Amino acid sequence: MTKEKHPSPTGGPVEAYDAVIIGAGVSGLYALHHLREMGLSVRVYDGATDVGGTWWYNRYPGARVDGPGSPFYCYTFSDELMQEWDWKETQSEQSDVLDYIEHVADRYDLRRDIEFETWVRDIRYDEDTQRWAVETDTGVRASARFLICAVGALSTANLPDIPGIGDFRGETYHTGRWPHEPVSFEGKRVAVIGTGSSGIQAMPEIAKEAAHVTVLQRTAQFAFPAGNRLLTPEDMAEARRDWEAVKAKMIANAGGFPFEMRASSALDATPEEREALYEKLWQKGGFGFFLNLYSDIAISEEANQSLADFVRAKIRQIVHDPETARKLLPDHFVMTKRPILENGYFEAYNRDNVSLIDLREDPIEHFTETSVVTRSGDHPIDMLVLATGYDAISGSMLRLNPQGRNGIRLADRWTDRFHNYLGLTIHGFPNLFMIHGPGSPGVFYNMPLGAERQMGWVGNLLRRLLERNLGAVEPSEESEKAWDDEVAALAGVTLFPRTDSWWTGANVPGKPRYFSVYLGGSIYYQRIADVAENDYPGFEFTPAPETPASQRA
Ligand code: N01
Repeated sequence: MTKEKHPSPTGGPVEAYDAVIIGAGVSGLYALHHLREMGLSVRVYDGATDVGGTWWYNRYPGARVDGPGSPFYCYTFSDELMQEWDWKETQSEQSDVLDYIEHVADRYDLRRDIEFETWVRDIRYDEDTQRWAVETDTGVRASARFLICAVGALSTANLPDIPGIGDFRGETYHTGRWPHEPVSFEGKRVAVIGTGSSGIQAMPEIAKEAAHVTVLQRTAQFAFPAGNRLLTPEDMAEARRDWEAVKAKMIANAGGFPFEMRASSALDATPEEREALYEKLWQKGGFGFFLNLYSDIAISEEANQSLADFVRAKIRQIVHDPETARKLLPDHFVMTKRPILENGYFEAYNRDNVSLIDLREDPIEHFTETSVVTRSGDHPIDMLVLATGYDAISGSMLRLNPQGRNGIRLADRWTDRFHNYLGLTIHGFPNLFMIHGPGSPGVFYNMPLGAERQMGWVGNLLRRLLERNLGAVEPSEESEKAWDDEVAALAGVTLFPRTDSWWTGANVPGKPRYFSVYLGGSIYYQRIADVAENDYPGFEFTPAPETPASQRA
């Protein structure tokens, strides 16, 4: 199928494709490859100047993989790709991950179908033609039968609304919008707001250069040693030796990584046994800490308490000043905010040039042109680093301003919950598919592998439409309700919904407050496979209009 140009009702040319993909990050690139292999004409739009999505934007000092890490944070669709790419470290630096993504784009000649520096600002469904109209800030107008939203679960910056913040005249950076030119901290007084993964990675690096760093902390965090190490040629050879078996393990694992998980309860172990296990995992570091933990840490309050106490004791040991250590002690259930891997974060508080303000005791009152003013007084600064996170999971979808059938706005449907079916589709928004959207395992799963698996499922559904000459597919409202109940039931047996986090939308004022991620990745992929095998219960199909879709704009 080919790209065509048609006049639009308003006169300007409309580029017509089988599919438009929004986003050229890890998910969008795979979506492009997959749909092209199916023989569809595809166009990708992305606001950045090149591929990479999150990995293109997040260039702050210290940015590196803080999940289970390399060499398994990767695509699996091509054996050659695995065989030829050498990862350097277990917790790859941002630039290494971006190199890999660029290599994939080169190897599969993906850029020829991507329009960069093109921000999609409106998507509208036309029921008569069964096509999506896409409008961008550069005046591009496109039309597509299928729309893939690969917009990133963590890409819409959460900017704090603090009185006077716009008056501050020093340099201001959000970690997720870091400049491409080098940023110098030399001799500067830097304030860092935010102690999530980004702030905890960036602060120790900034402190190495800055005159002074003031951390403004709203919630103390549990953080664990990253245990980063170089990957040896033997490590890579081992990973590649039986790649098929490794892939099978990734598919079987709840998080999409080829690791065994401990099945036993913390409560069946003695306090001494628990302490010994935590200490062993702490010394080793890395995301393996969470994978090798007892299976009920995020379920049982008592089990959770045992690990939380262990980490709090570690913080007291590492941080010399008892008052600073006290402020750094978290009081939520451990692991119910995204677990963080750190590289010298707590140690950095032993430096003379780092100080901590606990905003619960000493809140920010306002900014001036040259300082941040908290209740205790004025703190002159030259630079402000906002490590304040994202309007996660749902924010980037809403930013597209989607209008579905009968002009219904997604913003009007998503006021109380992010209504969806299978974490992929939305009632009233036919032929629109989300990758890593709400209701899917998304951020709880190996993102490249998750994108492959979700797109594989979407591709099969599109094939069904094309082969049976069906025009559109969308889920029923009832199936959305049942899916929401399933997501809530899985989360309900855990401690996750009981903590304020970006997982529960608590970090963004006014956002629906609930845990919208589907827990249990392997169960999820079995669930969506069952739906496909059983002829798509929960979906409504609409016949195609008379005109062949490729000729409609
Ligand atoms: O964002 P966050 P992040 N006033 O939301 C605070 C992934 N990631 O960018 O906890 C004061 O976690 C907020 O406080 P609180 C990873 O999945 C991956 O750090 O809401 N403070 C919190 O401390 C991660 O979880 C990698 O009370 C305010 C911080 O800002 C996710 O991205 C690297 C505030 C935000 O923490 C997000 O991490 C980095 C306000 N008004 C991130 N608003 C890699 O793998 C917010 N805060 C490389």
